[in-house]
Amino acid sequence: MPLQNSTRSDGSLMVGGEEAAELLQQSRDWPSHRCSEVELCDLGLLMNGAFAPLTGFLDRADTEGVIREMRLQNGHLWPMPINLELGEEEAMAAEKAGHLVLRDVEGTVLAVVEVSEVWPYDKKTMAEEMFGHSDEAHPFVARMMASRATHLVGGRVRGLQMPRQYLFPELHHTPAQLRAFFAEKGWDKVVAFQTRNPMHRAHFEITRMAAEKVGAKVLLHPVVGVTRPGDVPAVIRVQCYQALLPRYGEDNAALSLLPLAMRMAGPREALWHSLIRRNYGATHFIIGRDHAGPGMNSQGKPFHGPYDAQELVEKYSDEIGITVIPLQMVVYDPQKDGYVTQDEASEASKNYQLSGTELRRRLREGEEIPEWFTFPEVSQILRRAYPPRNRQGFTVFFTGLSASGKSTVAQALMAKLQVETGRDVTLLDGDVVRTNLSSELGFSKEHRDLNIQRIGYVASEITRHGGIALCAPIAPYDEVRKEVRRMVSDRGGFTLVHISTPLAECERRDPKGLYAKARAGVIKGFTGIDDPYEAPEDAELSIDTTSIGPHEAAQMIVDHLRAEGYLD
Ligand code: PPS
Repeated sequence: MPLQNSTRSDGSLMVGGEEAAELLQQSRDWPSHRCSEVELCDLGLLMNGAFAPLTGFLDRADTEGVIREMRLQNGHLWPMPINLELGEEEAMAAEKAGHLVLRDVEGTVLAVVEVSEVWPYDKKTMAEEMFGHSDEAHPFVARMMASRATHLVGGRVRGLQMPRQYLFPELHHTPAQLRAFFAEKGWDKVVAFQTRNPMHRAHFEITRMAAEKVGAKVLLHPVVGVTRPGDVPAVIRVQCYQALLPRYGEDNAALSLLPLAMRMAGPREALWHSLIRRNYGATHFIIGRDHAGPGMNSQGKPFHGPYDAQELVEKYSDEIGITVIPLQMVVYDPQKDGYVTQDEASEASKNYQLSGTELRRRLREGEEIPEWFTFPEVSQILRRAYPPRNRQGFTVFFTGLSASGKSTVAQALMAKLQVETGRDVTLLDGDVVRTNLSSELGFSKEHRDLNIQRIGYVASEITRHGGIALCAPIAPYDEVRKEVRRMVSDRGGFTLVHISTPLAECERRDPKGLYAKARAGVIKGFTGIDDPYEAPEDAELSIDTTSIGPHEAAQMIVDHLRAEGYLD
C-alpha cells in the first residue's frame, strides 16, 4: 500500500492508526538517527504544526532560500533553516535507504523522514550567511562550529510519537489546542509574550500595557527548549511564571510553554517567533528591545542594534498574519510609583535600575530584592533556586606536577572542611580515580582529557547537589581545565589551586620513584619530563609546597573560600 500524505489540516504532521503501525513496521529496516537537543525541539514543533507551513526538514534549495531571502521556494516567508545534521556515514546510509528514522536520546522512535536530499555543508559559510558572521562568542555559532556533522538532510516528516515533555507536561499545548482554548474562552484578541528569563515587574507591566493598548488577553509563551547557556533553568522560570499569573486578574492571561530551540538570531529570530505565535493563534506579538539578542560579540560590542528586530518585523507586517506591538523599555518611576516608558520617566527613575548581574549578585549574597523590581512571590522562588554562597556547593580543583603535594594538601583541606563545616567532602584524587572511574585510561593527551572531563562531571554533580568536591589530578592541559571550570561554575563555586612546586623539588621528593623511571626512559610520556604541563594563568591560588606545609596550605585555601563567601 503506498504511503499517503496525512498532513492534517491543523498543520500537524502526525500519522495515526494503521498507517502508523505500518510505518513503524517498515522503519525497522531503515537507518536511524538520534536527535540532538536542537533537532528534538525542531522535530516536536514540526510535528505539532507550530512550524507550519513546513512539512519537514528543508532541502537544499529551501535552506539556501531561507538563509538568503528568508523565503521558501514556494514563496512563503520563513526565516530559519530547519535541518537535520548528520555525519558522513550516517548521511550516506540515509540517502541510500531514502528514509531515516528519528529517535530521542533513549532510542524511542519519534518519526520517519522521507529523505529527499542529502548534501555536504560548510558550517562557517552557513553561519556567515545566516548570522552575518562566524564569531564564536555567539552561542548558536559556537554550537554549530562544535558539531561533528558534515551533511544536512532534508525530507518530509511523518510523525509517530511526539517527543515526551517531562517538565510541566500540562503546560505544553499544540497550536490546535491553544487555538481551541482561545475560541472556547471567546478570546478574540490575544497578545503573546516571548521570554527566556524570569519575569520581573517590568515584563509584567510591558505585557499588561500591551494588552490594554489593544484590548487583548495575554498569552505568556516562554521558551523552555534550548536557550542561552547560563540562563535561569526552565524549571525555576516556569514556577516564577506560575506565581505571577494571578497578578493579571481572573481570565485575563494564560501560560503555555514553548519547547523551541532558540538560535539567538536577533531580527531574523523575531520574525520566526512572530510566525510561530501566529500558528498558536495569537493575534498580537510583543517585540521588545534586543529581541532574541545573543549578547556581545568577541570585541565586546552588541551583535544587533536594540531596535533592529522591531524594524525588520515591521517590514514584513503585511505578510506575517500577526500584529506586532513594538515596545520601548519601561522603567520604574518612584514619583508615579509605577512603570512608564523611558521618555515619560522622571529624573528619579535613574536610581531605580537593576542589571541582571546585580540581581544575581544580590540573590547569591542573600541581599534584598526590591519590590519595585520583582514581585515578592517571584523573588521567593528565585531565592530558593539561588541559595546564598554559604549554602551552595563548591569544588576546589588542584592542578600540579606529580609529587607537587596536591594529594597531601587536598587531604589536609578535606579534614579542615569536615571539622569546620560538619559537611561531607568528596576527594577525587588523581591516583584513586585512576583505579576506579578511569581505570581503563592511559596517559595520552586524549586519555588525560577524558579523565579530567570525568572528574569534572562528577564534581559538577556534587556541586549541583550542594556538596563539596576536592579534585587532585595533575590535569596538565589548560583547555580541559577551563571546560571543567565552566561545567562546575554553572552549578556553584569553583576554585582552581595551582600547586606550583617546581619540577626540581618534585623530582627530589620522588616518593613513588616515578621520576627516576621516567629519566631512565622506563616510563614514557611522564608529565614534566617528556610530556607537557601547561601552568594555569587563571588559578585563584598558587601554592609552592617547597616551604609551605600541608596544614598551612589548607588554611590558605580555607581563608580564600571564606573571603569568597562559601564558608561562614
Ligand atoms: S592526569 O594527567 O591528570 O590525567 O593524571 P592523573 O590522573 O592525576 O594521574 C597521575 C598519577 O599517575 C601516575 N602516573 C603518571 N603521571 C604522569 N605521567 C605519566 N606518564 C604517569 N604514569 C603514571 C602518577 O603516580 C600520578 O600520580 P601523582 O599523585 O600525581 O603523583
